[in-house]
Amino acid sequence: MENVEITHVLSEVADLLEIQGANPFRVRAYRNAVQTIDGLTRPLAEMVGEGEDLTELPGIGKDIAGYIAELVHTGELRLLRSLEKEVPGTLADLLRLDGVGPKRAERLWHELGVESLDDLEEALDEGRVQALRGFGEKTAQRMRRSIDDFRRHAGRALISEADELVRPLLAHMADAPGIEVLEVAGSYRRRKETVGDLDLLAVCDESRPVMDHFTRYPDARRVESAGETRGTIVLRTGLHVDLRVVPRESYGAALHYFTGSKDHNVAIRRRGVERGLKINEYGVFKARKRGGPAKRTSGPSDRVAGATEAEVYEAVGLVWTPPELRENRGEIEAAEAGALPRLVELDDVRGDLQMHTTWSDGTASIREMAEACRELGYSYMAVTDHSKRVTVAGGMDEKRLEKQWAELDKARKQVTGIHMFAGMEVDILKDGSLDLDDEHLARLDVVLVSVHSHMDLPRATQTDRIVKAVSHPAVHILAHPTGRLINTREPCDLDLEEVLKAAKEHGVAVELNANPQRLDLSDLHVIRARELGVPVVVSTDAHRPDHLRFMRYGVDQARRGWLEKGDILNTRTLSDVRRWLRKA
Ligand code: DGT
Ligand code: CA
Ligand code: CA
Ligand code: ZN
Repeated sequence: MENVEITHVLSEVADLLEIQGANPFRVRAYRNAVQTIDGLTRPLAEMVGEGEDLTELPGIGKDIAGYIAELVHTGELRLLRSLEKEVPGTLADLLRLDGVGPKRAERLWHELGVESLDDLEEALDEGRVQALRGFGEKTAQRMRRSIDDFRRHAGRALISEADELVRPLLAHMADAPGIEVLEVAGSYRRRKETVGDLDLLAVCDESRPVMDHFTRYPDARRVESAGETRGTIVLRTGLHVDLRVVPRESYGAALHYFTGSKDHNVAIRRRGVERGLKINEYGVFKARKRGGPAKRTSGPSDRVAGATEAEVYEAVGLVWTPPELRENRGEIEAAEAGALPRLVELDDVRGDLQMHTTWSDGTASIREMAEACRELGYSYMAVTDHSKRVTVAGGMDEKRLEKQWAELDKARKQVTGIHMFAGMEVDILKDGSLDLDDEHLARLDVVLVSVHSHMDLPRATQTDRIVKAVSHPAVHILAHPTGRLINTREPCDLDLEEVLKAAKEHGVAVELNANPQRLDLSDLHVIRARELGVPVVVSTDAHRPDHLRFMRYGVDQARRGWLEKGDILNTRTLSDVRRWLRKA
């Protein structure tokens, strides 16, 4: 059982308890445990297996440690089973909706008999929700939109969740008898922000034992199918995993085929046809003349390529193309012209320009964050806590900001070898003005601006608001520009094109927020930023030291957005970044 699966169960317990109106401290205990587990770098199953005392972890008491052990040993939690007898488990889905908290969910359940999203939709259609005291038409509309979003995203896992599930799966498959090569293809290999399922590819002489081993994966909830060369299992989180076993000579063709995307494959196959070649998951073959025998796999004499991906590309006159680009967004034309970008790599990153500390809603001190950044080999970092208007995050006013500067000076003496920029994530107010006075704005090294409220303004108003903020002379970076939370909150309705142009005009960079729940900008937005020549900053927005590792997801997304090292501000040296920050 993986950590994500354990947090999945504990969150559900918290949700159901909350709907039941349980003691808030009890509910918070589960949520705190989930937070702690999210930050762990080791599997709990291993810690339990080695008899470690989980109560030594922050936020994990005796009870929850016991539940974790139960989950690890039995794959189930009796507590959840009994809770589900009292509160329908499907009610927890309601809490995912914008505008529905536990109190409202409880009322919808008791007053309208709503137990699931379907029920809620029906109640909305019949106008029964709108009629409830304290709900109203506006809330109802928000709920309906939110249900649509939920449905659209349901079943797609974040790439970070997929990573966590892939690791132990690969470790398991490495022990399969006779396995020679193992690779994850599909959207996972293209590093898409979410994946619908996982596509494993294996090379071996004898497929049966490998397939058997696959279906015996201990974390599989069930086996959907298990043929000779193709099988599917379902993990506990509901994610499906496909396995295909292919012969060595087909490996490259199969890897190419199953990496996708489908649009990319179709375009490559078309190029093949133009060259008299037939391309499929078994290889690249000379096309048979019309009237010849129609066979699914051609004989070995027809084979032109297929053992490696590079061969497949060569056969159609192209060079190997990085998986992140394979979306048929111009990569084939670029490959043909020898103009593929040299994509940025994680090692190119020299610093992180958005993070939070205990001065607002972070959990670590400036010093701890600095030490963690230094450990990553960065030469600079920016401390960017929230401004006062973001009260839920403990935002700072001018006075506290000055106090923070004093602390920053102390930290600079304690942690050497890394430059600490004094920054702030300044809230963009409803009218586009900034939540910090001009004097203090001017004294900061790095000014990030971002939206945390009034996310549902009409498009034109929202656009004007952000353009106004970006036009302020003190601003350096527009952070998480659209405000989306993947699978949870849609982006703000705004004209991003206009915002990007304003950023360009005012010499402001846009952030690619690397938090895997945000990845804001999206890949297409990043492509557009690059076309317009707007510098991109990849930042983690870390609220804890281990969040600094999110940089990897930001770089993945940057690669999907065609970015080279030179397009990204925080790949520059300290002195270059300093110069850029002072230009204004
Ligand atoms: P996902 O799972 O929704 O995140 O996206 P993918 O891209 O992983 O899609 P998936 O799992 O349905 O299939 C994996 C790859 O297999 C896909 O990227 C391309 C290839 N593939 C699947 N179906 C077709 C098809 O009908 N035609 C072609 N040319 N390729 C296909
Ligand atoms: Ca897939
Ligand atoms: Ca698939
Ligand atoms: Zn923020």
